[in-house]
Amino acid sequence: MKLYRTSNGNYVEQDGSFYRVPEPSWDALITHDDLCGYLSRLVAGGDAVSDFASARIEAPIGAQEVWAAGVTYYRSRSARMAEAKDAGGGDFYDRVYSAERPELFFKATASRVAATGSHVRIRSDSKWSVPEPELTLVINQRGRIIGYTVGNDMSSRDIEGENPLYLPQAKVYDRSCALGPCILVSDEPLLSTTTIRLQIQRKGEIVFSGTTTLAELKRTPATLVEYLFRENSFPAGAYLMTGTGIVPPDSFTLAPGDRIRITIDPIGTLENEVVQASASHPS
Ligand code: DO4
Ligand code: MG
Repeated sequence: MKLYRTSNGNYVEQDGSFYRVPEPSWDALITHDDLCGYLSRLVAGGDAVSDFASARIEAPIGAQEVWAAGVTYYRSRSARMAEAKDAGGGDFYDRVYSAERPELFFKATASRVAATGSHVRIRSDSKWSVPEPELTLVINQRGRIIGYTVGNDMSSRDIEGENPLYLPQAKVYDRSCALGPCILVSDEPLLSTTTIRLQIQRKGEIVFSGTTTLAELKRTPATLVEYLFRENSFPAGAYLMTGTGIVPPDSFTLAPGDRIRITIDPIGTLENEVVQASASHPS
């Protein structure tokens, strides 16, 4: 089942049919005692509606914080070691890749998150920006994974590469995060064969594409969640991006107008256009 947050309220989709969710509060849904059971009963007893098509899809987030895990794929470790080498920071990435404790960092609040179909931003003080396509865990207030969404952890590689202590500036700024298009609500873990696909189009041409699978993810989602919830509470639940396994070649940087498409099959496609703006932040 897929849960959508839209300009007309919340909808659940099952097998291509859409049903209205009477609960208007996104946070009440994420913190529901049994979201999967609640939505299944709704689908079983409800009438499908036809007005979903006229609604604007919004980012599937309310009061939840977005956190991210880093260096959870070998490809990310190697790319970051190279970018931070001159600053003497390369060794840190190898060490965190092999350490027991994962790298976890704060990524965004809802106001910084872009919905599918809207814009993500690259910083005006960065010359080397990339998208990071990441499976994103939806976790309730008790630390249980209740679903999955597609995430884009937009990153400024030159800022992070200059000094790893600049990580928050490389990672956290307006519209540096995209989530959506929906939440796949499920109590089951995703298969390790689940594929993450990234495609970047410029002026109608594909300028980069790449894929990875969850089999390449070094740590389990459950371990990442366990560390996130250690000594930290999330009364409205939380989202946890699980890291990128796809990094474009070092010669590649995003440009305004690029279209980023990230697909994770059981969930859907998150699509955003890139803007670079300093004074105003268009949506
Ligand atoms: O260590 C910096 C961030 C890593 C990251 O965002 C990733 O591996 O996806
Ligand atoms: Mg990342």
